Amino acid sequence: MNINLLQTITPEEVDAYHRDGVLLLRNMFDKDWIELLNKGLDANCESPTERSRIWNKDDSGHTMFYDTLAWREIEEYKKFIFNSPAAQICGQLMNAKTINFFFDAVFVRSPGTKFETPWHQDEPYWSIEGYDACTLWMPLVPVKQKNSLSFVPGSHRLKSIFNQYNFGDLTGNPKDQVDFSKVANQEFPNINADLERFGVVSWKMQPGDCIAFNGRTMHGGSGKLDNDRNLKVFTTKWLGDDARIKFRNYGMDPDFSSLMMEKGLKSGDRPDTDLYPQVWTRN
Ligand SMILES: O=C(O)CCC(=O)C(=O)O
Repeated sequence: MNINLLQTITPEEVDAYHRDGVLLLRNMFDKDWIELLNKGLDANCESPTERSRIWNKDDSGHTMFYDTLAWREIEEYKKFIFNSPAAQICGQLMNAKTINFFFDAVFVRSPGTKFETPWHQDEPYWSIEGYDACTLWMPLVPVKQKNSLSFVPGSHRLKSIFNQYNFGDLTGNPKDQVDFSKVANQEFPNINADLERFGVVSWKMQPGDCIAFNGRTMHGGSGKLDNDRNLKVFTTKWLGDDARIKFRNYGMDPDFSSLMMEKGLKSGDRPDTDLYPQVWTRN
């Protein structure tokens, strides 16, 4: 079902999403949605799921907290996923017939946290494959351009399979280990060495703005916070028409394989069931 979006998505924006694999959309969510998500995030930080991790803690006590698939426990997240414009925004950008929800992930940095998210692409870690996968990255506090997530436009169209960062190195948790060394045919490019050559983009953002990006687009670099700035980010991942389940034998992060098996999902299946519910269909 279609609702009236706060801002209409134009055909030029849809083209830009497919050309660049990343698109900034300003003022898509009103303050009620942001308040709801902030409330949900507070509850999430107070009662993290078993999948939560501290990705970074430095000597001065700055921390970066990560959690995922919390929507089934946090009512505010559930309400956002099923009732906010998010599914429709992704459906329109992906030109999809239907949209299923994949998962949520939060990235919470305390004031002054320097930790930068390593550059990576998402799809190689995920338990699905397909072009039609879109993340909405939403800061719940104002974020300066230098602290915001950065992207390499067009990198979603690269054919190489890159070695990706093992986020398990951050946590040491055996459940988080993903070994790309036997599947990759190229080292991941050193984006930070030449941001200009890679055409890296990022934006100053306000709560209510979002970035939509393809699961194959290279991204990273958020963090480096000033001491008076925190960063609270809520992300949701959405699946369009060509996305299919894929169990990866070299590991997955986040690894939902046991939940997927409980639901009877196999490689090649359309992601569905109440684990990956259908949220939107084109009228
Ligand atoms: O916000 C961040 O620092 C990381 C976000 C990210 O990597 C993602 O949403 O895939």
